[in-house]
Amino acid sequence: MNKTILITGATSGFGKAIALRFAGNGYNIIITGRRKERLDELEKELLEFENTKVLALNFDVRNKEEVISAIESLPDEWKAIDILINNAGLAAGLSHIDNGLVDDWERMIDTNIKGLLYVTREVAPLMVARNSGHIFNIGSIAGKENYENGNVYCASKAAVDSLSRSMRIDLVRNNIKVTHIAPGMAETEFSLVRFHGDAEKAGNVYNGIDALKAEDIADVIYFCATLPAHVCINDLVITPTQQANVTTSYRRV
Ligand code: NDP
Ligand code: 8X3
Repeated sequence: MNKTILITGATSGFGKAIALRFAGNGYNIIITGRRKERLDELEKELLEFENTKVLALNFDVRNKEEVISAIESLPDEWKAIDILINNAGLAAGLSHIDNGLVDDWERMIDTNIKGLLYVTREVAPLMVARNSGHIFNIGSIAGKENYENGNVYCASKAAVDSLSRSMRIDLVRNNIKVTHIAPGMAETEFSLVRFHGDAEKAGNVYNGIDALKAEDIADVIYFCATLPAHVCINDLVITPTQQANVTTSYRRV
C-alpha cells in the first residue's frame, strides 16, 4: 500500500520539487498552498506518474481555522499521513531592526512559526494515533547563524530549529521521526518574495554562485525519508559548495 506525504507550500520551489520527487515512488501526495491555479497544474503533473494519487488542499497556513478545516476535511484513507513536510515559509524584507517593516515581520512570524505550529498541531495527533510518522521542518542556515539585516527571518528560523528539537523529544515515545533541514542559498522564488517582487534584486543574490536547486533539497529529503525504520537524521545544514557559512560565499565573477 502506498504511503502518504503532506507537503505545505507545494506550489513552488522546494515543496513542488519534493512532490515530484516522491511521486511515482510509492507515495500518495497531499499538496497544499494558497495559489489554486498552481495547485491545479501540479495536481495534473503528478497524476501522470503511475501509482500516485493526489489530493490538493488550498489554504493559508496563517489561518488557524482554514488549517483545521482542511485537515479535518481529509477522507479517512488520506488521514493516515506518514510524512509531513513543514515547508511553507518566506523571508520578507532585509533591513536593520530600527527600520524594518512591521508587516513583513508579522508575515514571517505568522507563516514560519505559527503556520508551522497550526499544521503540526493537526497532523501530529494523527501520527501519534498510528504510532508512526516522520516530520520534516524546513528551517534555514539563517536559523543557525545570524546575518546583518536578517533579524526577524533569522529568529523565525531559529524557532523552527528549536521546535524541531522539542518535537523530537515530545514525540520520541510515539515512534515519530523529526528531521530539521537547514538549507543555505537556493535559487527558487524565495528572493523574489523577499524583495517584494523585485526580480533584479532577487537575481543579484545568486550572482557568481552555483546555488542549490530545489531538486537538491528534495533528493536529501527523499534520502532521509527512505532510511530504515530505526534510523533518524535529526538535523542537516546543506549549502552550495561555494557557501562556507551564512555570510561567507566565494563568488566566481
Ligand atoms: P518559494 O517562495 O519558491 O516557495 C515558498 C512556498 O511556500 C510556496 O509554495 C508558497 O505557496 C508557500 N507559502 C508561503 N506562504 C504561505 C502561506 N501563508 N500559506 C501557505 N503556503 C505558503 O521558496 P522556497 O521553496 O525556497 O522556500 C521553501 C522554504 O524553504 C521556506 O520555509 C524558506 O524559508 C526555506 N528556505 C529557503 C531557502 C532558499 O534560499 N530558497 C534557504 C533556506 C530555507 P503559495 O504562495 O502558493 O501559498
Ligand atoms: C534562506 C537562506 O541565507 O538567504 O533561508 O537567509 S538566507
